[in-house]
Amino acid sequence: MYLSKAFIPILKNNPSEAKIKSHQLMLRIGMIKQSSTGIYSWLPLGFKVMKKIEKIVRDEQNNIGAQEILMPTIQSSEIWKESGRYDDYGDEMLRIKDRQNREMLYGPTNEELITDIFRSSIKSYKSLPQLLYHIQWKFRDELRPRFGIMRCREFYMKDAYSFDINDEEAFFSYNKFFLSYLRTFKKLNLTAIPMAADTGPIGGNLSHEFVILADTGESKIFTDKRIFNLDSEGSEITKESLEDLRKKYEQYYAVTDEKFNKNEFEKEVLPENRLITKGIEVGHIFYFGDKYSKPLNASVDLSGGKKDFVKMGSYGIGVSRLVGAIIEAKYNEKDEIMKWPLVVAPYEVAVIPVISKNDSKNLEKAINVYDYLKKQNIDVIIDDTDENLSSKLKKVNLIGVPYQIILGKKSEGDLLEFKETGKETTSLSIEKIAKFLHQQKEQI
Ligand code: 5CA
Repeated sequence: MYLSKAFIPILKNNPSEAKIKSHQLMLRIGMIKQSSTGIYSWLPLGFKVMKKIEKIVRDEQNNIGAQEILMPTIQSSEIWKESGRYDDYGDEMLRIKDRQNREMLYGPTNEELITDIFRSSIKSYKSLPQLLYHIQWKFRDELRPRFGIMRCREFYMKDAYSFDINDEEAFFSYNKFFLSYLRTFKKLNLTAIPMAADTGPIGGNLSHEFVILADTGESKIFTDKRIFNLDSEGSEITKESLEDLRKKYEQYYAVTDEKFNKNEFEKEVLPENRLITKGIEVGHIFYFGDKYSKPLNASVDLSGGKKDFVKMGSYGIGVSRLVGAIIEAKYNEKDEIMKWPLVVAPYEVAVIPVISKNDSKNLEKAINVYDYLKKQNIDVIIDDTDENLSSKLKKVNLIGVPYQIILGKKSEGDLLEFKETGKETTSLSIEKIAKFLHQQKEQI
């Protein structure tokens, strides 16, 4: 992309209506634009980041054998009446009438619709388990939408649903998602901790919220610090290995405030290991057995001739919320610099020629570098404007492009001035730069 042609509407100053860093930055660099309260348009920069996050989320769903579908945003009220949630959901649900006066709604979640799809096609235990997911817009008429896309009304969510024959198999499915969430957040360069959580309007009695630490988070969390040293390395997709993984995490106290119990916390966690702080909920998984399959009559034939309701779980990731959450986690408050993790950066590298009035050599050289990197599948932006070097650097730092190639005095012959945000400048050939960037991406 040529910066002179790019639609990146940067604001001169931080917008006063934004209270937290991610909201300020997203508006400031033109990632999003509010269209009405809690509803946003995604502009090129924001959309690119969200799509990169979506791809990582999708890959990790596919890696545990989940199959992608796409359900509509608009649903009929009928199935919600069957489950009993049409009334329970209250004002958070946006209710609409069509021209035939039929009651419709903009889906806040999809347990009913997926159960309806399942019950109409799957009749035998032999077709189980089924893990299905989609990545689709949701609408919740939040009482207090705030912090930009962090708590908004229309948001992009990955929601998956599992169908199993009994509790044992259902826990296996639950644990597969538990693993895939740990892997997803790690790939996104985030440390997300699974915490015992309340189930709210989704229901059920087994549930984990995946929370990343951030002072601006809305969830208060109470943990044993040692949980931060764990990871999912070495886990395999077998019942035993995944059960061990979940137990490994569950041995440490980690809860959100709805589940907090002072006595338990003080009994289980030594004072030096206690951590009370705030976090952002980026994912939430639930096991609720037959809460939906029973009222919606989603059953399968068992081997002995009997029938039973399938056991279900649901598994959400806030794909659009993650864009803001990554900013909250990665923004360097001290130097006031954003540096996107390479895997989700709006651009991986910026090519910056120093352009003087009568000399276009640096620009020509920069275009060659740009063309080369594009051919190597590197996501690159070239600043071909005639602004001076310091304002060019300011701009890429504001946007958070993690690497820069500067074509000025310090780039001579084949050796180019190459810089990672916050680190020392080095001189490297274009081939070495491309190789280095590929290696950095593969490492994760
Ligand atoms: N059906 C279940 C799981 S698929 C469900 O809806 N879970 S949820 O309510 O916990 O939402 C899943 C994720 O969506 C949350 O963890 C959060 O990251 C994101 N999310 C929820 N509400 C909002 C909102 N108002 N704005 C932005 N993201 C949200």
